[in-house]
Amino acid sequence: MEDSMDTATPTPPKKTNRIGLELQPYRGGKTTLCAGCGHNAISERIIDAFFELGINPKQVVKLSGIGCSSKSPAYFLGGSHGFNSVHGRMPSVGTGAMLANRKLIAIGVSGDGDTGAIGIGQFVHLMRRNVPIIYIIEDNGCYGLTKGQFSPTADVGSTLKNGVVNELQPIDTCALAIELGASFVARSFSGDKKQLLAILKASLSHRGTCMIDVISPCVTFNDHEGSTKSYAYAKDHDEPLGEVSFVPYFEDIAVEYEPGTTTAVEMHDGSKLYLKKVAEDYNPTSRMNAVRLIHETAARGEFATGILYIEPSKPDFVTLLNVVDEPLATLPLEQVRPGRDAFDEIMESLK
Ligand SMILES: Cc1ncc(C[n+]2csc(CCOP(=O)(O)OP(=O)(O)O)c2C)c(N)n1
Ligand code: SF4
Ligand SMILES: [Mg+2]
Repeated sequence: MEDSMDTATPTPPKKTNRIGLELQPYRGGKTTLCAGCGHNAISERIIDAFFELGINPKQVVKLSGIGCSSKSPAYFLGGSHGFNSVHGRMPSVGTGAMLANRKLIAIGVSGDGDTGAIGIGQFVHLMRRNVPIIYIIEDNGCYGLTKGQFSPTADVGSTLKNGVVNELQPIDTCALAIELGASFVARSFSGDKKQLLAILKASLSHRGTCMIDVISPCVTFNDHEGSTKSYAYAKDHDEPLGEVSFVPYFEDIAVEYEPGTTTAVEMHDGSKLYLKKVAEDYNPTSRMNAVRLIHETAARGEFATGILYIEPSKPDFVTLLNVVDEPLATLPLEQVRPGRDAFDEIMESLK
């Protein structure tokens, strides 16, 4: 009888990242979203980005509102902190979390309905404050969870499955975020793995609000002919702004590029971002350029993808408020209570 011990192929060692973790802690629960939903592809890229950059999941807080998209933090970074908030209210919860513990890395997942409809008021203030959060909109142009009604990002002329046509002007969340003061604004497509991964990695090196709108088709309610958020439409009308390459600070790679055709951006932590230009005069550090590009492509029925706008040195909200380095959440009581003498002094000064 053959000895099975001798013939068995040894299992290859599992791949670990630079902090010695395997992929497993970066995964979450099994998805309950529809098979083929764009949101699942985005969760996969988030897992890859955090794993490949070697970020400790315990240092991360995941945030969301309500919707199919807002369910997705359950499907990545299982060991991270998490708060699934109320519909459209993720920005205020995220702002509070970052003020209480500035050492956290915050990643929020919202939907086009969660952001553009009920949550628009909170979104606006998150952008203008430049709160250090990666804010992802999984944009399918509809309310997937409540069976596919038009959302505020649905394009004029786009149809529902039953033929109803949208007549209302859409909100372009990227143009809005740039106008309001977000310091990192990007658009991508859930079907473009390479670009989305590079954008996510770059966002993890940025300090300030990273608003990433990802066209993410809803295969159940908004993937038909006539919809401008279907896979087929997105594939045919995606206009990438050239290649996005990201070199993290711990990788000493020299990237060769032709000056004048590539914008090189130095990130806070020393990582490097290279944005290869397609349009000669496109400058991702110019607001005017970015907003013009968004409007020009939209007028042609296209959507530009890539890092549309970046302002690496703009101070984020927590820094602007001069919050102490030690997380407020863990400051000892004697440091957060002013004490009798301090109160007496304040009262005295008010006399
Ligand atoms: C206060 C409140 N109003 C309405 C709803 C119903 N509701 C749940 S999800 C949703 C919209 C979700 O759309 P979106 O944010 O685009 O997420 P998707 O499901 O498309 O990913 C709505 C209107 C709710 N849950 N709470
Ligand atoms: S209904 Fe649409 S958005 Fe929701 S999980 Fe299914 S495909 Fe995704
Ligand atoms: Mg939606």
